[in-house]
Amino acid sequence: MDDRLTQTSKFLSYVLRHNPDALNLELEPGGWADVETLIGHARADGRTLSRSRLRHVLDAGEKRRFTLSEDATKIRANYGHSIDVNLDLTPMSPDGPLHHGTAEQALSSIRKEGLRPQSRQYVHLSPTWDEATSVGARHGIPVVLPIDAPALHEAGHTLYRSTDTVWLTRHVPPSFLTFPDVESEGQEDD
Ligand code: HQG
Repeated sequence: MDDRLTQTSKFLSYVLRHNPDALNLELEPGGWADVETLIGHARADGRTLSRSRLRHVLDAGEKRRFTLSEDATKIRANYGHSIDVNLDLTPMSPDGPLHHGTAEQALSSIRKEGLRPQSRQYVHLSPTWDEATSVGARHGIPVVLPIDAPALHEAGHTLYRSTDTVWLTRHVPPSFLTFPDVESEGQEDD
């Protein structure tokens, strides 16, 4: 994605996940914003936004961060919300392990209480080790925690697949996580 599209994508994430008030937007149930209103309010705020720029952001992103409604009148963020929205996702049963990418400094707390959503509505999980590594690297030295997702589901935890690369759940207790050996944490190779 070129820099301008990345900027637009980050701004849209901010507005649709965290702060619709920044553009004086009212989100509809499901977290949907009216596209024309969004564009109008963004322009009034001095930002360059158009239908074609939105389409480019949706097409260019390697992660499916947003969805346009079928009639293209509404847009929403697919995941990452801190505001209280009901995404009305269908619970899914995972058929294999999932992964959570975190950073070393969070490990001791995660060992005690498991994964918590922190400032977001859900804990975010990745299907692959590589994706989880990228997620964790945003916070520091990345650590990947594999999750026994079928067992988590069996134990009554609801999981949702938001996109091909992002699964959501409310809490992952430590017993479903595989942690690195304590001895290897934060150690440099000799
Ligand atoms: C950690 C991006 C201490 C957790 C990404 C993470 C993702 C704990 C941090 C999406 C903890 C929260 C979400 C506990 C969890 N004690 N720390 N008990 N439980 N944590 O950013 O998953 O590019 O809110 O490990 O790619 O990093 O924006 O969540 O390090 O898909 O589209 O608390 O955002 O997507 O950090 O990222 P975040 P996340 P986009």
